[in-house]
Amino acid sequence: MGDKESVPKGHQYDAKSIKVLGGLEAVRLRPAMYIGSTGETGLHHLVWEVVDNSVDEAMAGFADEISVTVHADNSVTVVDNGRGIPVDMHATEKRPAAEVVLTVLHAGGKFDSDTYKVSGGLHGVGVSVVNALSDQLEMEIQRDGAVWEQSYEKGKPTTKLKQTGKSRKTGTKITFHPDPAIFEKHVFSFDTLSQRLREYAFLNKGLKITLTDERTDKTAEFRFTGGIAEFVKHLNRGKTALHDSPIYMEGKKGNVEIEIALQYNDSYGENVFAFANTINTVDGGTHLSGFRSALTRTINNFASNAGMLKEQKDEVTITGDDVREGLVAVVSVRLPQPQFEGQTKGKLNSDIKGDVEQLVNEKLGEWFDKHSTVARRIIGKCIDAARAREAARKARELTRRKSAMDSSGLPGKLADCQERDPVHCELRR
Ligand code: 0RA
Repeated sequence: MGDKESVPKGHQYDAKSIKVLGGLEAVRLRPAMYIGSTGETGLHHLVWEVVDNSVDEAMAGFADEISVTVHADNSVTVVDNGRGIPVDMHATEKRPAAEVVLTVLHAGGKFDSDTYKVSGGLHGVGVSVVNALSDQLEMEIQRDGAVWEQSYEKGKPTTKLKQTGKSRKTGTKITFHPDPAIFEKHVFSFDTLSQRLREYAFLNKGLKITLTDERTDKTAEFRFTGGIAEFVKHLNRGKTALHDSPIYMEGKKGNVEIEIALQYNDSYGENVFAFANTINTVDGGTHLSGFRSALTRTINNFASNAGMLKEQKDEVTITGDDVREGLVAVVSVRLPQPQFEGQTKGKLNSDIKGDVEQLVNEKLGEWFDKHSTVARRIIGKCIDAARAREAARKARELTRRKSAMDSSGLPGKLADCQERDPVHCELRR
């Protein structure tokens, strides 16, 4: 950041310059402020920004297909079969709504507050930012019985929005070429794209996402009818699972949709992913804490009711760490206007811990009761972990006690009690 600084030294910020900087010019001057960097991550960010809007259409129930194509010149086309960006005149801007969406910062949003959106979330800067940072962008919309097209360069329209044909379909197609004057890296990575698009497909069950790479003729197609249950299977590939199919729970609490899948394997590691509106919350948050506490609680309840804790010589308590061993899980929530916090906005802090906790307590409890053989197997592993933890603690304590002893075989502090003369035997404070 700062390398694109272009406000001249000594320039006074006044109302006029602030207004100018409020437009897309600001994005070209300080791209990193909008897309994080002008390197490889920032380059790919452009694709996520467009795809996020298409995923929003899918989440709202209007689209079920998205295709992404990387062309030979490293331009990218994203097509969806959603409603299409509105083409009618914008009431105050006196330009077609689509043009406003493509040229005004933060105008891309569908501002109804009770739908779930990816865009406006973590990336959340809008397609206008992609437009600003592309030396060429073509938009094609099918809507209201027609095909509409408009072209842009560096965020500015080079044509008017024109009707170019008729169509009974709906959808949006955006082709953009990242401006080489802005980006240090210009080559899209098939693997980066396919990884993320696969994740989107897992998180939106039934949504078909295709990736075509015209540079190499490589293609990938993702569509998972099992949603995050298939995600968990994918994460467990190559591992030995403790039970055949993932445990899957879903439900709604108020306006929060909650979907959780988990499957234990025989390892000691943990692999848990949490998402809010398909945004990967790398630092967790309220949804994950709710899941963790309900999981620990449900496991302890079942273990206690089944008399599994008393079977041991010493009664054990299963802690949160014990239930993590071998756990693979995906927690996905959808909520209107999610709140993210932290340096990288990777943590959800909307007040939904109780909702997730409630759902898991109910559903997982039921599941365990219905599948008690699997429940016992999972909980057996947790008890093993608890016993190993206890044993390790005892061993640690013993070593500590031993090293606290001096050569006399007594703890250092008490060594003077070997003295026969009682005057020299006092313990001093
Ligand atoms: C604004 C409003 C509506 C949809 C969209 C934008 C929209 C944007 C993109 C970007 C890529 N694909 C998209 N699909 C839709 C709502 C439209 C309505 O209310 O009919």
